[in-house]
Amino acid sequence: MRARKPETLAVTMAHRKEIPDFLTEEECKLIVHLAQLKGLQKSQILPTDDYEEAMEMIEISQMDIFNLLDHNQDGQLQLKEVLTHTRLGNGRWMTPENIREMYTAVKADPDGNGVLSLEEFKQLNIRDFHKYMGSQKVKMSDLVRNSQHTWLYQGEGAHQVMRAIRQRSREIVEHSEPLQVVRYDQGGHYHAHMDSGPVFPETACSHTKLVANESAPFETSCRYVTVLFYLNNVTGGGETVFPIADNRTYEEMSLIQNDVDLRDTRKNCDKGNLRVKPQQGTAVFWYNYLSDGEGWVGELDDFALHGGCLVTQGTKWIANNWINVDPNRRRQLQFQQEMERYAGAGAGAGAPGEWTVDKSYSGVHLEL
Ligand SMILES: [Ca+2]
Ligand SMILES: [Ca+2]
Repeated sequence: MRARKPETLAVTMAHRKEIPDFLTEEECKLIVHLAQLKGLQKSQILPTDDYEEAMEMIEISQMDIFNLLDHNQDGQLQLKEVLTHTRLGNGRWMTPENIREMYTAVKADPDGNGVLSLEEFKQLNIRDFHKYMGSQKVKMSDLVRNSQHTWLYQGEGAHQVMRAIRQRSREIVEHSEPLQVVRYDQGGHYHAHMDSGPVFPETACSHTKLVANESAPFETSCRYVTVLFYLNNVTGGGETVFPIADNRTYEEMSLIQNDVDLRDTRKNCDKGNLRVKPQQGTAVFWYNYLSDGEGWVGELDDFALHGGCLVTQGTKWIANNWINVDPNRRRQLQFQQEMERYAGAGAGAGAPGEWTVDKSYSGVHLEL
């Protein structure tokens, strides 16, 4: 359990903001129109039949899996320990009921006490488990994410409105990902997740990977800030939920209590700490990382966990701008210099500025 320092609490609460009328109705409509012209694709596809094969390729012993899952190290696998590892579901969102059905199907829990002892786990043929998962009929609504999206370029040559939106939060967004436009139809959702992956020494950020010439085995999107725009008013549901916003402490396992999984945005949005109702033109922004106390990006802020609640009626359109910053300062600066060199080569651009988190903070507050 990680206790939250008082100043950090204050920072996080102050650093999540809602700005009404950030976009005009016309701008919202135009973004939706451009996204439709470009065409949207499913944000997540149904699991493929390769699942069994792929899982068999993974060389990890049954004992290692058990230890990995046994979060509280009591030699038993509680339901929530199994649920926390969503990857087990192969893209499918696993509910407590799903896990129980699976236990029954593969006879994983012969004594029927709801937890798997090491002995029970050892008896289990992991292959049966994969076979069972592979045989499950999966619908879009069973996935972690049920939406469609596209990416809209915002740089030189883009529609003037697209460039203007980027200008409104200038420099910081300059070299970040394009605008992601997402459509949730009725029945759509996105279970609670982090926009940015945890950064370990062996992880590289997607945006700096090339420039820094890193050959790291893992890659993640390093999204320091998320700016989410609501492009329409949703008839029913579709709120953005922050299940544990402003809790005093964070405990991964407390997200699942008595069969209530707070990350489940189809079932439990009403139990989340903070829900933001879509309002056309409103921008919401938050930080996905804490400060390292030295003016740079520190650890991932677990409290930034958020999701898109079930759309019960109508369609929901949103857009995301992410501000990419590498928690590794050297790599970020290298990336910035390279980008400025590119820009400079093109148009004799302005002086390369010192690029620090402090500057981006002040930029965000001024511009948004
Ligand atoms: Ca345990
Ligand atoms: Ca048992």
